[in-house]
Amino acid sequence: MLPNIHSFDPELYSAMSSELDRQRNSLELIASENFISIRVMEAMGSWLNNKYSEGYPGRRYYGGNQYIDMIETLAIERAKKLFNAEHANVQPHAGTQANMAAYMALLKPGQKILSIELPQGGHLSHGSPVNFSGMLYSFVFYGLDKETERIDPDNVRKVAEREKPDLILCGYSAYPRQFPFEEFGEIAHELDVPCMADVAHIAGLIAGGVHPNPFPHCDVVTTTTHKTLRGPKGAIILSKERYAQRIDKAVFPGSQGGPFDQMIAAKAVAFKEAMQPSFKEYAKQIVKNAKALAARLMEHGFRLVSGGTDTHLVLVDLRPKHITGREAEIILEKVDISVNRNMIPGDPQKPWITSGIRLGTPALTTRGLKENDMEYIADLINKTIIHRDDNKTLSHIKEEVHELCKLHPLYPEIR
Ligand code: DSN
Repeated sequence: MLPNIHSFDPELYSAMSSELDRQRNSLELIASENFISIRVMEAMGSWLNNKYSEGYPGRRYYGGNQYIDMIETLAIERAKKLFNAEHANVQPHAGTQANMAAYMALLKPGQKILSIELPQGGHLSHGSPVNFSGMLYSFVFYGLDKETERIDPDNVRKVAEREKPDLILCGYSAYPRQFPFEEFGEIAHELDVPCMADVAHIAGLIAGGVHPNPFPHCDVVTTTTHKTLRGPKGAIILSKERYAQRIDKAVFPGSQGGPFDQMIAAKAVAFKEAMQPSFKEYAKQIVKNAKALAARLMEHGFRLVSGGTDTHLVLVDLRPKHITGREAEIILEKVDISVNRNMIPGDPQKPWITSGIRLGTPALTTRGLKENDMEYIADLINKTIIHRDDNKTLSHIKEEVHELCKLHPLYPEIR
């Protein structure tokens, strides 16, 4: 209950309240979403919003920043410790802004970046022609190995030696396997160029010790803070000390104005949460859950890109089930299972349609679901797709979804 919004703005409150009900009563399998703690929410909705603090701790362009300095310093020190980084900038507003600042710090417009394309598991900000990255920099791409659907470092090395990029980027938003930081670091350093990683999807797995750390292999690392890391919407840039000044200048004044101090405080809370022993258990459970989901989906005849997962994420090729990604997303939403359609490598469909869906376990793991629940959810997904034209079966499945949600209440402290 938000009593003040409720009484002042019932129209807005009604939509906010319905969204909470939707989150409570659906199985959230969007790989990039999670449920923040009430502590993180408290910091986000606080009076820190009121302050302007362009600059960095101890070097601000406005007065009255003595407490904001303490808050930002806490966030910086925690981020450095969590990821074993020499430097942290906690001001980026979002992942794409973090990548923009990182490119600005490392390159001049027009210089060359080696990356992977969006349909192969990359991200818009990794060189898509409709994004600033593809407009301002010259991107060259390596692809996944066609057989294994995994990254082949020997092929990456070949492309790198041929193309001579000025920066090598290791980052993905739909790659279910371990990120090859060590191999990318070696290739970049052989060419004497920096290696950058975008770990937005797996930051919580790194913090929880179930995925290798990009340091010391990579020089600059960007991540959002709201996916597996379970913090507020936002991002950070971590780097080796020798890039620190360039990164800070590229964030402010290079690409952002005043930092969002309430969000920096919320990041600090989330980093402290991620340092607790319980977060290690959480990260382990995310991966166990994803593996259980993957195994049961394969038993049901779904084809998984790369044949499984090492992370929180499963990329499903729906072609053996004769349904597109868009159709599957819509039909699963009807039974309150939330997923997103996603291109698969070599997808014959357009991005609006796709042949795949991407599933992830971070949000449901936060709600306390375990491997047996994931197997049950895989059964429900299969049943939904098989019986997609049978409304009676679909409404029965929806009831089963609601039963499972009730067993794992979301935000019981919010009435
Ligand atoms: N929207 C995020 C994702 O779903 O992966 C990336 O920006």
